[in-house]
Amino acid sequence: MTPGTEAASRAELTATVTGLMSEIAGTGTDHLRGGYTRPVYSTAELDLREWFIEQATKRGLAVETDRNGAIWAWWNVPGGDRSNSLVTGSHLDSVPGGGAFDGPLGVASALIAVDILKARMDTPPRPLAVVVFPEEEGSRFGVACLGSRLMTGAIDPDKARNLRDPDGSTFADVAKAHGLDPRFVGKDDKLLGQIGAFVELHVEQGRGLIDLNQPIAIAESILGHGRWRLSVHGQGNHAGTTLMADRHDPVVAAARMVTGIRDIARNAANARATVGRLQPVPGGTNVIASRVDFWLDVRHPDDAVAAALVESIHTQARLIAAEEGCSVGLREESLSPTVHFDRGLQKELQLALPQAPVLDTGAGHDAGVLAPFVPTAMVFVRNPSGVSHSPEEHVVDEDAETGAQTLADALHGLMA
Ligand code: HGY
Ligand code: MN
Ligand code: MN
Repeated sequence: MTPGTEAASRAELTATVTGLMSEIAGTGTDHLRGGYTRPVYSTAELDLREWFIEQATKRGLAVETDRNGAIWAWWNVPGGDRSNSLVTGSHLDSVPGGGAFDGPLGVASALIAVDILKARMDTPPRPLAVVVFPEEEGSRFGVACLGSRLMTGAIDPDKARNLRDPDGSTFADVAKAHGLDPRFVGKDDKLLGQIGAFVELHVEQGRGLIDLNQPIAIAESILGHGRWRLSVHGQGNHAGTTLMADRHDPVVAAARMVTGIRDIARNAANARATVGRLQPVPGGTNVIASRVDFWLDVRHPDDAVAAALVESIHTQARLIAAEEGCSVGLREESLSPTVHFDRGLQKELQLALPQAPVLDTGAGHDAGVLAPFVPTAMVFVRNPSGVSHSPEEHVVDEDAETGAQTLADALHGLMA
């Protein structure tokens, strides 16, 4: 890197996580739902990508986009060998009406951690990269962590290319429109082989740190989680001319299924089951729907129990459909097994962060997708609201800066 930009990056040390987060606070605000709606390759997420590239370039990092659309900002070692790299980062896409911190906090903290480390050393003893993975939320194409799944081979490239967003656009077409060659999406052995360790900082999506009165935690595991699409078919008809006795209303059947899902999950320890998205077709006020699609999110620490829960839900749904004169189909869209993070890496983080409690999480992350392939760890930052995937998600400024400092110290410890 030329001396000027090194000096510039030192001058940038005044940058803060809070400052970086405030730079993107107006991007992708959703005035209808509240919060942020930043689906992958939307104008909002593309603006955030540009922001990240600008911030990384300003820090003298070498920015590259991989075949699957992830952006990598490299602090190279002299000579540019990238084996055994340290990688940190997160995602910039959001759920509909999401909070400000889920994803961007990890990216902003990684940039500030680079500032801190650059103030301590001219060149890193091992390569360091900040990565932004696309479609972590799976909000557009339905599969969580699509970018990291493609890189690790955890999803078939053909299946990925043919995923469709709610408007019917395929991932292949959308990716192509934004500079990727869809023929080449898929496992990236070279890039994966360069990663010596991956450490992701993320806002805590729960109350653990509030109750423990601590600002930072180290992650132990991610709950297994999956997504299934249920389609309930009935008889579309007129709301006024169809007698109640003559109806086969898929909305009524779906409503019974949703409360049945809640009851099944309530009766299974540690289970979570959610229906947050339900679409009647055609969706007219004076129209009995002909079909209802709804999406099921089931999570449990034991993958076999999760599978059994989905089976019970499907059996119950078939019974309800029959009683309502409807039919129902269920299709798996995304599945992530329970993940335990690398014990060795966790121990090294605990040496750097002796005060930090070790917590499980019910939220999925790209770190969970990488965990079977590279030593992976996560660091959580306290969220005083304890709420996430909602505008109420929050991190106080002091904890945000502590998070970046902690990440820098952890990465520095891993450079030795
Ligand atoms: O859904 C999740 O657990 C994550 O926020 N993508
Ligand atoms: Mn999320
Ligand atoms: Mn996230």
